Amino acid sequence: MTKLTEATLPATGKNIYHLAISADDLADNIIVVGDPERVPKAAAVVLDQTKPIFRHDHRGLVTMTGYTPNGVRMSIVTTGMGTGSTEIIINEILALKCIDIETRTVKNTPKKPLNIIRVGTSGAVQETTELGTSIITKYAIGLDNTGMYYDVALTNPFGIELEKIADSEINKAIPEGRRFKGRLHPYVSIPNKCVVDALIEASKKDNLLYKVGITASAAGFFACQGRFVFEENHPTIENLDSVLTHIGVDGIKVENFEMEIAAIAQITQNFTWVRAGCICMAVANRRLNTFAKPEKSSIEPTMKVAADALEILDKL
Ligand code: R1P
Ligand code: URA
Repeated sequence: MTKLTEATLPATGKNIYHLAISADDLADNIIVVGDPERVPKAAAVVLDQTKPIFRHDHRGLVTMTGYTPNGVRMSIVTTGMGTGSTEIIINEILALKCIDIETRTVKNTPKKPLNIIRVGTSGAVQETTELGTSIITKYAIGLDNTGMYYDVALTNPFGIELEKIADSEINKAIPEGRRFKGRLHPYVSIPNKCVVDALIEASKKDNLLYKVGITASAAGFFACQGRFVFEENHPTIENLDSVLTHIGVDGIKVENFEMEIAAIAQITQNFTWVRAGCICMAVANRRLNTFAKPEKSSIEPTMKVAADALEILDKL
């Protein structure tokens, strides 16, 4: 059994450092969302309001845990925006499940699988994608570099091919003479297949408008997603969103931009008892230059599908 130090895994008593919750506060079925304000909204959709609901807020990270109307214990947790913050939250969730936080001792492999589904918003990169479409991630391309600090082997042949294509296309798109020519290297990570299948099954059952595709996780929202706002800050790749449009493998193409799933899949992939995946609704269409008005962009149906998928996974 490994004993971890206080500096490696900070905690206060039973509470992990950033989320500031204990293992008892967290279910084995978890929806993660970027926006803390989305946590109570999701809880109102997926949790049984007649049963007690736990809530804790710390550093803008909200955790709520309760039961679905079908009696499945479920948590909703904030990741914040981007892979940097997400890396902290996913590691703390994993630690709460397999480490005794008080003694910092690694416990035996959990008997019950941990199911994690990210539900977020995203920008569609294919012209034909209607705003409001939910995109289920089959492969993720990490344009951040957080995932590159996790030395996880890529063995899936489609994943290997996709990583090569993405690397070559992205570097081709950087004009000669630019400072970072040849220095941006995307990585590919693969969400759990059971989660992809459960999300498809739940989307069909709930009549959700959905697509299955490749998701690009950007390091930021503006230049990192090909948004050119200031002359002073010329993007390294001016047309990054349209470059990605043509990248595909396994009969699917890059469908959307968001900022978290590549790292989530990369960090969780090697855990045999963890199943993680992602469904993100398109609030923007980058080809058509449209952005959804708030009344058109309710994420509630996507949230419901994620909860239904978690219930499917809970029974596997
Ligand atoms: C950017 O607006 C944020 O929205 C998307 C991106 O991944 C990023 O976090 O996801 P959320 O709606 O989950 O925050
Ligand atoms: N979230 C993103 O990361 N990009 C978009 O275009 C919309 C939401």
